[in-house]
Amino acid sequence: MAAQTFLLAPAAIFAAPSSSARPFHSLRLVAVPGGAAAAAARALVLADATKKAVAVLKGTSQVEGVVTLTQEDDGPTTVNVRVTGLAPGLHGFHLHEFGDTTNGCISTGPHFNPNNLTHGAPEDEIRHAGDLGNIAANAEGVAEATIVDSQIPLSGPNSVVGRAFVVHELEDDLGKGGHELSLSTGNAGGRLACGVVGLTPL
Ligand SMILES: [Cu+2]
Ligand SMILES: [Zn+2]
Repeated sequence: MAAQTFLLAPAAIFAAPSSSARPFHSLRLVAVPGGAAAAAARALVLADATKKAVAVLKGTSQVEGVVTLTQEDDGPTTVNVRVTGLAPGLHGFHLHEFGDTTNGCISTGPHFNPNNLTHGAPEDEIRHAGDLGNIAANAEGVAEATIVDSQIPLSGPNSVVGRAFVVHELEDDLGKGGHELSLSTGNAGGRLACGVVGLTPL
């Protein structure tokens, strides 16, 4: 739960300028363990760090893969993907909300969507944070990709650590397919494999 402490720090910093006008914000500041200044100092230390995470994708079929994530400071996250056992062609690739695989990939829930937007392409302004588009499998069924994205940080309020990657049966239509599922899932079909994002040594 250390991450929860860090989450409080930026909010406290941003709340500070208005705290004189709004006394309730002052109360929140003193409630930060160790004081706001200490929390801010720790947040700065964290912001300097390189963070690295990994997800191992498994499912009920032969599809499997490994996803590594690296983030420098507060920059974008670089995602390296290698998935094997796929049908050749495009496959939707997303970060889903929950790192829960008790009922297979279904229990990872919907696309990670902290801003409550509709489904889209990674380059769209209106998208789920978890919308990473498609990965392309070659004739051997191997998909390799490097994705750089600013909406899937490894720390802070929208951290994706503890959430899950899912690779889908079908192509993600990026919200533009006109299907009833286009604006929620990209109509990407079944979930072939999934894996929970966990921190890993640098
Ligand atoms: Cu998905
Ligand atoms: Zn989505």
